[in-house]
Amino acid sequence: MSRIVMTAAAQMGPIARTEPRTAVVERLMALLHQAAARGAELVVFPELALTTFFPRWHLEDANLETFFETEMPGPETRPLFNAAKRLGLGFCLGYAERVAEAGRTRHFNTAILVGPDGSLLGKYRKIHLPGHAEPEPWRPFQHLEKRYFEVGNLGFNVFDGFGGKVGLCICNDRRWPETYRVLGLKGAEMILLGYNTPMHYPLAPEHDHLQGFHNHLCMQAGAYQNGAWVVGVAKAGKEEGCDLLGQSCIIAPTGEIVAQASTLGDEVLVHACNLDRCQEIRANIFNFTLHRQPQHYGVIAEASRGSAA
Ligand code: ING
Repeated sequence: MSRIVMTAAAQMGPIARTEPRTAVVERLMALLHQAAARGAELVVFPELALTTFFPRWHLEDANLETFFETEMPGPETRPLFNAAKRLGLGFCLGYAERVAEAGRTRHFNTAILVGPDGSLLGKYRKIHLPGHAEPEPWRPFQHLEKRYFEVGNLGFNVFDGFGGKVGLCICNDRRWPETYRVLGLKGAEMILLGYNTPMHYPLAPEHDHLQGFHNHLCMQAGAYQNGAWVVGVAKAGKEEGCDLLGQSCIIAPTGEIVAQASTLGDEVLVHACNLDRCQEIRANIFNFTLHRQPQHYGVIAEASRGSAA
């Protein structure tokens, strides 16, 4: 009996800066219902799915804090959890987390994995934070993730759920091969991630036309090289004047894209992900036990030596 996970990628269109969380939660619940109607049991939402992508602005203190969640679920997000439980759906949700830990207030770009019974199966805090820490006025928009979030302190982990092993990462993490390999070595059969990716990359505008190619390239490679399903879900469209990439997709362990969004709005893709297919890769071409030679890989885990970057 194959281990099939009916998986939905729930892409979101733009979220306006002034859009109340209650309105956003209504959209998320509509996507949940669409996914349930199509037989899904797991729904993956984007990174920072409750608010507009606020790192595009230089915000100070009180203004900034309004974009963070201090409870999950809290009063405004509990309806989403209740709807999912009622529908028997598990989900992955990205949000900005403010938490008191080790005697201080900390801020993370976070994703959680919730089971169909509403239980918290896992949490991940984004490790690869792109952008910059100080405002850079020359940019058409800021990318202040390094200012607003700490580097995640939970590591890359795999969680038992949906009949298999599920790994989480977020956005820029998907560009780094280490993300997939660590999760692959920990046995991930599915890797779930959300992203907010501007089409314009101010440091290399000559690559703007390649955003879609790079998006799929890194996720397809990650899937194939680790024999895992990869579900990448966009916050897409023109959000507060900034064009965000869509192209949400579900990728098989072979690296093939088996489902892809065709709009820049709220859109649900569903695919029957057969977790047993991971073995086609993991038992053969990327049989880590047989073929890896970690005695030659040490430099990968060392701190970066002096380089241009
Ligand atoms: N966004 C972008 C991402 O990694 C980026 C940052 C955009 C990097 C374009 C390179 C090119 O998809 C987030 N939120 O990480």
